Amino acid sequence: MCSHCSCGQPTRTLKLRHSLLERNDTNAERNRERFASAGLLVLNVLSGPGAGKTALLERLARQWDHGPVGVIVGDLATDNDARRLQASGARAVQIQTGDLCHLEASLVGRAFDQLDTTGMELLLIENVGNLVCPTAFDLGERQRLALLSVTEGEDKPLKYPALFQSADAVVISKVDLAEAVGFDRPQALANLAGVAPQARIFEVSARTGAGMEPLLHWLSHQRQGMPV
Ligand SMILES: Nc1nc2c(ncn2[C@@H]2O[C@H](COP(=O)(O)OP(=O)(O)OP(=O)(O)O)[C@@H](O)[C@H]2O)c(=O)[nH]1
Ligand SMILES: [Mg+2]
Repeated sequence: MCSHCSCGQPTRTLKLRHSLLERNDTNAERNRERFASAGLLVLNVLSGPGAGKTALLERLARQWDHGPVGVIVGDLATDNDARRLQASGARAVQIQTGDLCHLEASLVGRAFDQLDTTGMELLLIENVGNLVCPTAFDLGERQRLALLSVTEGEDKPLKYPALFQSADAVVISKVDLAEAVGFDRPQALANLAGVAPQARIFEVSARTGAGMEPLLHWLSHQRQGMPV
């Protein structure tokens, strides 16, 4: 049995998880080297299901004016998101994870093989919609972007702190719906400040385009910090 705590897990399970994460870290480092040598700024985009990741990425693909945007998108099933993203001008590759609730670096590496990166400076990885599983898996990204939609409730950063703690930036999404759902903005900002003080906060509606400019500006700035 587990000797670290009283969880009752067999030691075998813990060792397996440890070696899975170790192998993932090795693959993530390999991805990071490949992304850097391709001159790409790469973001891992995380949120609960339906928080508006694809809608935000569609809008980013349309408004980004530094060449084509690449997207690697993970879902358990369907290629719906890749098709939406391609329609918005992105070069999108879909990963279908089957029963896996997160993306792993090896899957991203294989999808990256299929991507034409000519002229590309920005690659966005849309993770599987899940507030828990994706957090522990480094994909080789440079930055993490977490979404908190106004329809999910202000308390999500308190309930799922690890995801928000790992984020470089948080997008509060669907702000056009804030009034309709009685979103308590000061409470949400206080919760984020308490749990994730490191994160830059953006307030965006992918539907109306409100708040896109500061996000685009931040992304452009991140891109300038890239090694050449
Ligand atoms: N009103 C409004 N609706 C939005 C906005 N962004 C997304 N939606 C809607 O929210 C729903 C989910 O959006 P998606 O972009 O598919 O969300 P997602 O996070 O990619 O979902 P998964 O990939 O399934 O986890 C869709 O019906 C979108 O039209 C927004 O800014 N405002
Ligand atoms: Mg999506």
